[in-house]
Amino acid sequence: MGESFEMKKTLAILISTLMLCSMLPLGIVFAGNATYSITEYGGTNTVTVDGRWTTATEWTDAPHTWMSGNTTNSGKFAYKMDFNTYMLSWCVEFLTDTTNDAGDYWKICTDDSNTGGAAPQVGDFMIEITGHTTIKLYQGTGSGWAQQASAAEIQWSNTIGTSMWSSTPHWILEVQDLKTDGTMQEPNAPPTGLGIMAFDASNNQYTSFAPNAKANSPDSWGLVSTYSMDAVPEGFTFATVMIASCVAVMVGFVVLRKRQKA
Ligand SMILES: [Ca+2]
Ligand SMILES: [Ca+2]
Ligand SMILES: [Ca+2]
Repeated sequence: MGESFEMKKTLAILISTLMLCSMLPLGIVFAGNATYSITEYGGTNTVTVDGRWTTATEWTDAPHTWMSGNTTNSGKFAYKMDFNTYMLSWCVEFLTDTTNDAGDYWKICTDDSNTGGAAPQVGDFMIEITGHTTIKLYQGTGSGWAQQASAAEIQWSNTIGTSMWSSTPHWILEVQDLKTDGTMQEPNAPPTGLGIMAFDASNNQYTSFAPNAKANSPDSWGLVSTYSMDAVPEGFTFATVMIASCVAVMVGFVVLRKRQKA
């Protein structure tokens, strides 16, 4: 009788854990965004900023992370840093946007030290590209964004094409902050905030990291929680991290149960 009750309790907790794990990628965002965190890797593969995978391995030395908005997993990005020059590189793909609209935009936002806030702070920067043609660089003011005089240190290109992530043509963006004039005063060492957004004006579709993040609210962005000097593990994606975390929780739980019984 007691054993049966214990078994039911065990099962109930296990099911709850599984449900919690399955909910995580759907967009529950906490302040500080630890739910959506990535590791910063020092990329060694050369990036050619031409809005496409120039080589099959151009972005395989960085973690690949899903983006979601009003459609789940509609975008994906890779981010890496050159630990010698502090150059930052991003590849962002909007997997469901195939149309060239003046109202389309890309946004990449950084928050020094992940201080967060309901409005952009002075240590925050935003790269904004609208209509696939125009780049502007902004710095936070404490209440909003102030456009910087120059975005010259940001190299970028976007094209519609296929990639290693999708064989259906879609928008692909590559961005590099070359650090040539120091306008964009990033990075600090992690933890830092990272927000990435993309909008498709044709279909009113939005995708971002963290899911449903807003450029004007650093609290809603994702997190670069730490850095690693190692090579990125093969096949390393956000989904892999989530599954690994859930498995770890369940294994830990089962071991605990066994110990309690012993
Ligand atoms: Ca490229
Ligand atoms: Ca579009
Ligand atoms: Ca900040």
